[in-house]
Amino acid sequence: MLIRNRRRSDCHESEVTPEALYLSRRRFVHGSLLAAGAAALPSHTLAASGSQYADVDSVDAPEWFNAKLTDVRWQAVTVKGEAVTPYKDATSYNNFYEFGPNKGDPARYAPKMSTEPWAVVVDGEVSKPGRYVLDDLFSLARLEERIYRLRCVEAWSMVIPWLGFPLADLIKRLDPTSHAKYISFETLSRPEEMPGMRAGFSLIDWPYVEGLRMDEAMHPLTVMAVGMYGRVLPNQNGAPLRLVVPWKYGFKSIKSIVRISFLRSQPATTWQTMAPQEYGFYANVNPQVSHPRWSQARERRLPGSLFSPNVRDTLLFNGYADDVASLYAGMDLSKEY
Ligand SMILES: Nc1nc2c(c(=O)[nH]1)N[C@H]1C(S)=C(S)[C@@H](COP(=O)(O)O)O[C@H]1N2
Ligand SMILES: [Mo]
Repeated sequence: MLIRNRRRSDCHESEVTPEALYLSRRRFVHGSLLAAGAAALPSHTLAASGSQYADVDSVDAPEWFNAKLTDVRWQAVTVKGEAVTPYKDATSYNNFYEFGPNKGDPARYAPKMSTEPWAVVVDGEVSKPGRYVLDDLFSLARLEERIYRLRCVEAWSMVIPWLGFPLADLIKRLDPTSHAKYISFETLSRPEEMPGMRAGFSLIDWPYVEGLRMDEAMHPLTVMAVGMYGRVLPNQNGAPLRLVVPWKYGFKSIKSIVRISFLRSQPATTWQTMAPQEYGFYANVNPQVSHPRWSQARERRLPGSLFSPNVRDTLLFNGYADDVASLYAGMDLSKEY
């Protein structure tokens, strides 16, 4: 979707990507068993190990993260009856255009991004603006595991076990003024570590910006993730902190955040600005509202394979309608897409 040609919109379910070929049936079976196994484990086992997921790379996590890992609310929210996507797939098939346009680019180049130290600037309509280091920002938060569907606008999806905390908790601490109606987020902009930013082909006006209406930001399903699969976030997935809004297309879930702004009016966001006929500010997952170039009615749940593409119906609000539909009461979702 980065460049307007067929190759970039490799989301059409009729097209078979090399990645889909590469993912074997064995992995898929493995993934299903894994999810069932995790659910059967007593929670103290999960808390003790922090890595109930198979084949997860071990890493040196920062001190503040390890401290929080001892007291996680595992499976605070889960997806019933759907397998967790294997770690390998969730960390090798990514969109993070700062590192390049291909699905393998983030895994290849993002490890070079330096994430320590990391600070987040908070500004705008807020009573506690400032420059916060990460452990400050999270000092009061207890980590929760949120197992969510992730539906990309390109019609593929995964199920990812995030570790994070409700964005609402952070917003309350920062104490926005009564004028704050929207919130925006900005990604790190460091071309020397991000080859996608240096390439001339991109239509994106960096830095990557995303935003939410304040009630969406305060919704209990909206989280700031700092980990996944029982470990710290891999760089390609948006380390050290990224937004996760499970009822919206994946592009809203902005990675590697360095700025949070509280605003009076709706921010200009990256995809909406680039192609307003194709990508809206709301970007709620909706099988009835087609992308101008393809249907959003179905999706490929990864991993799939040539002979088993694993296509399923896309659900309104990505399956979270009971929780979030009321946020959009009275809105025409085909106009405010
Ligand atoms: N900064 C930034 N955030 C981003 C993107 C990006 O290119 N840059 N891609 C988005 C898109 S299109 C998707 S589908 C998700 C993918 O998240 P994942 O790689 O962790 O699965 O990240 C979103 N966040
Ligand atoms: Mo996406």
